[in-house]
Amino acid sequence: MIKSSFLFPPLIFLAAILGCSQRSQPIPDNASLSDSKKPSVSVNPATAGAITGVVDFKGTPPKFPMLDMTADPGCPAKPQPAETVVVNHGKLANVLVYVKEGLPQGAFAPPSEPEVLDQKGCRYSPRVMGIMVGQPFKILNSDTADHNIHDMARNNPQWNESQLPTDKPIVKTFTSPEMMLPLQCNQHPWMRAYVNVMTNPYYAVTAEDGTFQIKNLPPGDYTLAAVQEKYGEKTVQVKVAPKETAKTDFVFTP
Ligand SMILES: [Cu+2]
Repeated sequence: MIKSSFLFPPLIFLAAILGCSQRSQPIPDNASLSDSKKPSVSVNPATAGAITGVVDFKGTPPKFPMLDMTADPGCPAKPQPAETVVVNHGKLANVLVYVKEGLPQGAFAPPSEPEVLDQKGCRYSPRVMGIMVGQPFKILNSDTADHNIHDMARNNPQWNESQLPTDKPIVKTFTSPEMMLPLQCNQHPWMRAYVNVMTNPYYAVTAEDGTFQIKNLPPGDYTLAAVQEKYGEKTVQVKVAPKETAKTDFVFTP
């Protein structure tokens, strides 16, 4: 059932014994996760469980040059820290954690509420986000600077639109699943965000303190994955019992 277990059965077996099955892989392309044409999945709230945890960063975080935004008077005058790796007290923020394998077959309806991306201080906020296929994606410009949003998609239509401070929000939707879809601003080359387009609601982005929570999961055995823009993906096996919250942490290293 789990593809990789055929590739590395001794490793998986050993990892299961040790209770530590984290493996590093490049950032995946989740086009194969598409199951939107199947019947919709209904989750029984009486038995649903959850997964919570923390993403730790062990070691010295890498240093990046400060971002000089002074070329545009609409951007901060002081140098700003890069956001490629955000570590606070040994916890890693901006990691997308998602259920990669084990969900019931079928389609999950996207929320009608939009996911919102703001441009603030000449950065994208949030840096990393998840959204479902078909869910509205609303882009704001809270700055006095002119921005331009360029969607560098591989599996979705690409677009490239400017947005002045006085412009209305831009609203888009994504048509296909796609992991770590980069957005960039052609005006400000340091601006970068990653959108993860999912076919189910079982994902979360780690907060400043590295924590994540995925709720309303049917009981089952899952492959849980954590994706970070520099370090790629790690996976772990998690069992969710009825009405229980499974605790699972990830560890990233430099
Ligand atoms: Cu910009």
